[in-house]
Parts: sequence; C-alpha cells; structure tokens
Amino acid sequence: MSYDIIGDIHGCSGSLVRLLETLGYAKVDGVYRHPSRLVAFLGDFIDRGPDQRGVINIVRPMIKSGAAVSVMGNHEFNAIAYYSQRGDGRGYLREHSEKNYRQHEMFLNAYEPDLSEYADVIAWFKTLPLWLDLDGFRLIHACWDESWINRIKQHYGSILLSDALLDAASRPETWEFEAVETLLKGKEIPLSPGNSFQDKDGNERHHIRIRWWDGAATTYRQAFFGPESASTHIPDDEVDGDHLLNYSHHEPPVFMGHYWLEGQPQGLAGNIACLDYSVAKPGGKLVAYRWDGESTLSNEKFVWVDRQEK
Ligand SMILES: [Mn+2]
Repeated sequence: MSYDIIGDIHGCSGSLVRLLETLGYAKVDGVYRHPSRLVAFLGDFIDRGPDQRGVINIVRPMIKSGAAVSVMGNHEFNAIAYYSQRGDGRGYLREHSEKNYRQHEMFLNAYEPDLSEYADVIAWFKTLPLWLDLDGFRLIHACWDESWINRIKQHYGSILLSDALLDAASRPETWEFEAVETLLKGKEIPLSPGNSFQDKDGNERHHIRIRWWDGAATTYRQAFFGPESASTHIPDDEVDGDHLLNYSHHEPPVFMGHYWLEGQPQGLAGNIACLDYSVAKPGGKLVAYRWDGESTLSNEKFVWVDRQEK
C-alpha cells in the first residue's frame, strides 16, 4: 500500500484541506479518501493554530474509517497529562502552570467548555500509538530510539500509552519519563561539564538536541540538530561518553515531525525525513511525503502547501 505521510498540523485545518486536495483526496460520505492511497499522520494535531476542532474533525474520521493511521505527538501526550489527575490526588499529571496553560490555550478554548466532548477527545488521543513499525517504513513523532522502544514494549507489552505508562512518564525521575521524552520530543545530550551555549532566545543551555540518526557526527557541533545560526555557538569538541545514536542506512525509512524546520523540504538522510515545516508560524508549510514502497527516499516526493489563513 502507498502512503502519504503528513507532518504536524497544529490546528491549521485550512492548510490540511488544501494539502489533502493537492494530494488527490476528496470527501466521500464526509471522510477524506484517496482511491488508492492512505494517509499516515505524525501527530501534533493540536495547539497553536486557529481551528483545533476542525483538524480533529478531519483526521479522526479518517483514522476511524481506515483511510489513515497516526502516531501520537508530544502535544497530544501533554494534553492527556494536562487533563489527567495525579494518583495521589495532588493536582494534574501536567502542572496547570501559566506556561503550560499558554501552550495549550487554543485547544482548551475549543474543547474545555463542553466537558464530555473534552473527555472524549482526550480518550481518543490515548488510542494513538507511540510509534508505528509498518510494512517498509516507520513513524515516530521525534526520535526512533530502538532501545527505548524495546524497553517500553517489554515492560508494558503495547505501543499504546496505558494509564500506568502515562503516570510513570509524567514523573521526571523515572526511565519512562526519559523514554517518552526521547521518542516524542527528541534526543538531547549534555554538553561536557562547564560548557553551555546561548539559544536564539538568549537562554543558557547545557544540552543539545542531536541528529540521532547520524553516526558520522562525533563532535557536539556536528551532532547538533537545529538552525545553522545556532550551531556556530556549539563547541566543536568530541562528544563525551556513549551518548549518540545511529540509525543504519539499511533500516527502513523513518518519518518524523516535531522539529519546526524551515526552508525547502528535503530528506535528512536517505532513510530519514522530517515533515514538520512550521505550518503554525508565518511563512510555514504543511508538508507530505508520497511514499510508494521505496527504501531510499527521494527529494522529488515531498509535496507541500503554504500555510493557509485558517
Ligand atoms: Mn509539533
């Protein structure tokens, strides 16, 4: 089966409709379908953009009817934790702080007024798997880390976010926290002691997000995954310890979202593609990859639409 893999949508329903139509999907009985293809979503349907409900009302019926599959994004994970009470009765699994509220405000404004609808959409988020290892390709929101994937499989026996895993992953001292952080938010490594750099907002940082698939990167600067302008501030020293991952070019292609890339959509390696091109920001794009079974990805198969107003 051929798939159109679509990156982070973040409440931008107009861009989603435009992209689906560009790819040849049309509504049949209220659900977008293609005569011979399926969609694979990478999560992050919500937060930031103007039409939270509109996006859910397109993607949810597609998944339910078998026209699409999807993994969970960090924004769905956060939404579940924001909604869910702690086991000890002391508040919520994700703190209702000013910062967390602001990040989630557009979604809460759309759903919170109707508690049964709010509960229903959160329950649906829990049906989204943390990763999908499909026939010939893989989907993950941010980082395909085989060791965390295997550990979750072994301990929880599932690709879904059970209540037990949700609870453990909401406590920073647990391995589950680190596992879910890595899979859904990317792999970060500490700089060597005493080193730091200033990010674009002027914050001092002691960790960098890494090109987790890139075994050829051996220095902090080479391993850094982020804007070119920031990389000049990263020390070019050899990475200490066994922190890097490597994703062999013999492995199936991995599609991910999450990273708010800019510029012309293109592959990061022959079998690695990020499809998040910041649709919720001015100048952003909603990006798809048209996959037809190939194990080596081609830059000609990226398709995108410019961000639409709604
Ligand atoms: Mn995202």
